[in-house]
Amino acid sequence: MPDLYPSRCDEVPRVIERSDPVVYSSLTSSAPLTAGQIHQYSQDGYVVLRGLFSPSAIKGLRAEAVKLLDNPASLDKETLVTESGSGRVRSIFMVHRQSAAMARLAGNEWLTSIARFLLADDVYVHQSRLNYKPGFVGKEFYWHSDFETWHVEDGMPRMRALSMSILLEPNTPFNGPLMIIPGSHRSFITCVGRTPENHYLTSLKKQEYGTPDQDSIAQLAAQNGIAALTGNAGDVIIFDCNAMHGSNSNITPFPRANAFIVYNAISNRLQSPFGAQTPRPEFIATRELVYAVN
Ligand code: 6CS
Ligand code: FE
Repeated sequence: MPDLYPSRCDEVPRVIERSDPVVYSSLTSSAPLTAGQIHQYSQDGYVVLRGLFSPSAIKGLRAEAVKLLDNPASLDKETLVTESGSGRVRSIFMVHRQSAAMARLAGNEWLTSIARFLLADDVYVHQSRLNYKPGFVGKEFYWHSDFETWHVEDGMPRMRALSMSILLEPNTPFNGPLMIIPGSHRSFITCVGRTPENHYLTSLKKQEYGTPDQDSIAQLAAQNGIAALTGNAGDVIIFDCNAMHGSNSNITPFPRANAFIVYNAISNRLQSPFGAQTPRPEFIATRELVYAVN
């Protein structure tokens, strides 16, 4: 299969025009999003759905997130990613296979029908995780396109996947909310540097390969600005797999906790990685246990 989006193979970065659709379905009266929401997702690469989950549903999910955090022994050890300085838990991966509540969230009818609509295919969970960004010590996520990593390291062929971030705590301007460059999903910025063996052991704490150069980020941001996607617990941020995004550290006392579900189109299942020797393990990138949700 020809590589439409080669990355980490040249000495200098390049911009490759996206050759895949963003919204795969056409607008119908039964669409699970409004025309305005679909337009924003298509133009900006993200949309925020306000109050999708009720306060009581969020209370339950937050309690589950705390329970998982407090019972690390109940979890597959390698799914726990800790901060390099504080040792605090940064992420728990594959939560939809370690918690019934998270499995229900990943299979939620609202979320999956939106994913199926935007991708115009059956979908499965490519990756799930809880991101904890604790008060005072929560660290940043540097700028990146998820698709760049999923393509190079996991073998995701095309841009036909999306992420949903379910806000479990308020994401304010101060506690390190998701930042996205609107419109950046239309350009693929190639990255420089080869992928080291077992890159995931360090990249999930602090990513250093598969991060774009500063000039490319500066150019994208000069053209389109930067949006901070703040919101309340219960809001859901949906963003395209190639949207350029990152987040700052959290020096406030207020934690930022989000559940993250990545849906990929069944037709876009993983192949061999496009730029790494060994595929990353199943807990980061579903390869074997693919089953459609809803
Ligand atoms: O490497 C990954 O797959 C994950 N890392 C980041 C920083 N974002 C996307 C994805 O969950
Ligand atoms: Fe990301």
